[in-house]
Amino acid sequence: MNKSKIILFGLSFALLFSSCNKKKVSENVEVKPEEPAETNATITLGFSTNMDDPRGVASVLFKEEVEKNSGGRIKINIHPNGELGSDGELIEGVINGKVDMTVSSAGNFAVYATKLGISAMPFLFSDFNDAWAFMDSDLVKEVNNTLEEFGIVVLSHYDNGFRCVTTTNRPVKSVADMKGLNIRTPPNQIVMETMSALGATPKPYAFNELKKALRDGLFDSQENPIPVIYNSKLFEEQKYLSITNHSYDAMPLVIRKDLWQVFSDSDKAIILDAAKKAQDLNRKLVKEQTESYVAKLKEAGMTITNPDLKAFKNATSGVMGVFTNVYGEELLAKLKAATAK
Ligand code: EAX
Repeated sequence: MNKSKIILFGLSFALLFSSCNKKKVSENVEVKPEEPAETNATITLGFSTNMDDPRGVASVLFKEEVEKNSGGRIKINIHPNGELGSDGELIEGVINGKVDMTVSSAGNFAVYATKLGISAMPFLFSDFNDAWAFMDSDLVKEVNNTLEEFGIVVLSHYDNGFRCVTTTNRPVKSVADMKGLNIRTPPNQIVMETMSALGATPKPYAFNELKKALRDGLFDSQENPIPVIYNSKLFEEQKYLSITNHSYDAMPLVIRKDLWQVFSDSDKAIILDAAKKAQDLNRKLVKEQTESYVAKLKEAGMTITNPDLKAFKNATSGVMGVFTNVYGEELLAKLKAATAK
C-alpha cells in the first residue's frame, strides 16, 4: 500500500474517530464529553409573551452573555410570542425534548411538579424583596428539584410580578365586585382556587389567545401583572384595572436535563452566570415597570382602583388549606415559617 494511501487511510480513520465520539443530543447540539471545549450547541428558548416584556429583554442579555463567554460555540435562538407553543405546550416541549429551554409561571410547571406552585399562594409576600428572598431560599431549591423527574433543570428565576385583576364592564372595588366574574387564568390551580375563593368563576386559557378571547367576550376579566397588561396591550381589551396583587408570579428559567448534563462544568458555569445576570435584569425591570406603568395604563384609558386588600386576604385565607393534601403538612409548615411576617 503506497505512502499516500496510508496517509489517506489514516486521515479518514482519524476523521471517522473524531466525528464518531461527538454525541448528538438533539438536532442542533453536538458535544464531545472528553473535549468539552469543543461543544457546539444552538439552543432554542421559547416563551409566550413578546420581546418588550421583561422576560424578552432579559433573555436577550442571557443570549449575549452565553454566546460571548462561550466564544460563540453555544448559541441561543429566542422564540417569543408563543412561536413554539403556549406556556403549557412549551413546558411539555422541554419534557419531551422538542424545546430546549423555556421561562414560564411557576404555577404552570405545577401541572407536573405540583410543589412548584407554592410561591403563588395568595398574598404570601408584601413586596418584591420579600418574594425574591424566598425564591432564592433553600426551600425553593428543594422544591425545584422535584422537576428533575420530568427532565427539567431550573437555572434561575425570572419574575412576572404581582398578579392584578382587569375587567371589561365594571370596576372591582371590593370582594363583592369579584362575584360572578367569568375570569381567564393560566392553568395554575392556586390562582384558580384564589379566584373561586373571591367569588369569580375561573377558566384556564392559553395566554397567546387571551387578547382575542377578551375581544370576543369569551371572558369579561383576566388577571396578570401590570408589566404584562401593558407590554402585551391587554389594556386595549380591558377598561378597568384593580390593583389586587393577589398572587406573586415567579418564573423559573429552565433547560432540558439531558441537554444540561452533557455540558462541561465550565460551560455550565457560563450558562448559570448568564441565567443569574438575566434574572437580576428581569427582576429590576419588573419592579420598575410595576411602579411606573400604572400611570401609562391610565394614560392608555384604563380606570384604576385600589381596593382594600384586607378583605381580599380574609376571603382567600383558606386557599393554602385546600392544598394540604397536595403539599403535605411538612412543606406547608416550612412555607409558613419561611414567609412569616
Ligand atoms: O405572562 O398566562 C399568563 O397569564 C402568564 O402570566 C403568562 O405567562 C403571561
